[in-house]
Amino acid sequence: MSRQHKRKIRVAFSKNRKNRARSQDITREILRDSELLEDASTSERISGKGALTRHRTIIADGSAGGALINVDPAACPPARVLYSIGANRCRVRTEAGEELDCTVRRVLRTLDRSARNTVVPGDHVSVRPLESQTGVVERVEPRHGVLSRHSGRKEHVIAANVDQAVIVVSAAEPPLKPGVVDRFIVSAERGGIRPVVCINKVDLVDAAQLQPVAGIYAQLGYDVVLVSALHGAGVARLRALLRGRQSVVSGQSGVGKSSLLNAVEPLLARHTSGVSADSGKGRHTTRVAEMLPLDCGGWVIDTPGIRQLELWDVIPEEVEGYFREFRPFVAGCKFPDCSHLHETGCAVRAAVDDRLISRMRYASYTRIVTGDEQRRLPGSEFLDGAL
Ligand SMILES: Nc1nc2c(ncn2[C@@H]2O[C@H](COP(=O)(O)OP(=O)(O)OP(=O)(O)O)[C@@H](O)[C@H]2O)c(=O)[nH]1
Ligand SMILES: [Mg+2]
Ligand SMILES: [Zn+2]
Repeated sequence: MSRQHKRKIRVAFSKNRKNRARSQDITREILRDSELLEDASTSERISGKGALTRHRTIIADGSAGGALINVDPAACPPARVLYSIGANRCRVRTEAGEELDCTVRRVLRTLDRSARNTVVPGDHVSVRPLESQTGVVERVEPRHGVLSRHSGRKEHVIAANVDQAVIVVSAAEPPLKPGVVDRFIVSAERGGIRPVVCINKVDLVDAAQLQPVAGIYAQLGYDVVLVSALHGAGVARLRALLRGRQSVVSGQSGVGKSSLLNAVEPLLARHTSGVSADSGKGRHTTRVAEMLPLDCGGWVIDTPGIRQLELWDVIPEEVEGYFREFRPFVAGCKFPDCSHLHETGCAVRAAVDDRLISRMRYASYTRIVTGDEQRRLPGSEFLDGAL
């Protein structure tokens, strides 16, 4: 890592650092104290005397995600975050296979205020073990391969250090919405991970109905798997795609993400539950994103269903780059800064008219760029015969 990527950060001590008198939760108190001790023993500089001027300077890595503080690898062995608990605690698995409940060292939490969680499933961390299966996360490695979303003005990193995102939709119950797939594809492409499109519950529809939409993604070069967690169709292929890889499984509630993982590996015994008969929507059965080791090799992160994937930090000009089929046409637009929405001489729109670009995909593009979820463009509905 080159020197110029490092930056000095001044962080203020938060107020509750001084509140040490808590008696209800002894474990927590022990962890808190050990954290304070660790803080005092590092090279961080504490300046100022009064409560208002208490800051310290740390050197942080400037790369995305990750909070780098030098730690002694012998005292703080590497581990993988399985799931986070609230903003500041997590469960990790060490390389030796031991699972520990950890707190996250306070200084790491202050490094990236735009993040919702300091550690997320899939993070590579260094952990200082404490007694009785507990520990303190001392360092978070920079992330590569992230799936993230925008949540309340903050970045919610759903999963880190994964190679692929299995985007699960259901053929029915809830109905298939290609727009959801397209948003996930943008998020995955932006995060540097390979999208896999997985259409579950194929037992509920006539397979021929799914061919047009499956064909669109297959033609774009994405792996498309048609599966039934219930009947087992396609499960072997999904298992083969997961084997030996680091994957995150994501999609709306009730589409069958956890059921699919059970079908791939019954020992995972993920909790599942029916789709609400009233709303046709899932019941948000999975509450916490959790990384699970697979017997067939690799890891998979099961995630809670999300209603709408708001994209994090994607500017409109960037979106065309994530619609890979637009690329051959973009250079043909009359205006170099063409938004492909309304300009004359737009080669992308001409390609849509010529059926070289799917109308459904173009509709997704316009909705993402304009931020207009309600707008109903021709071709935005599934199975309307004009994809
Ligand atoms: N017919 C049919 N039903 C399925 C299939 N896969 C899952 N289901 C049902 O769909 C419902 C929701 O499944 P879950 O696995 O809990 O869905 P999920 O995506 O994990 O949902 P959240 O955890 O809420 O995000 C359950 O009642 C499953 O039995 C399938 O292939 N066919
Ligand atoms: Mg689930
Ligand atoms: Zn254009």
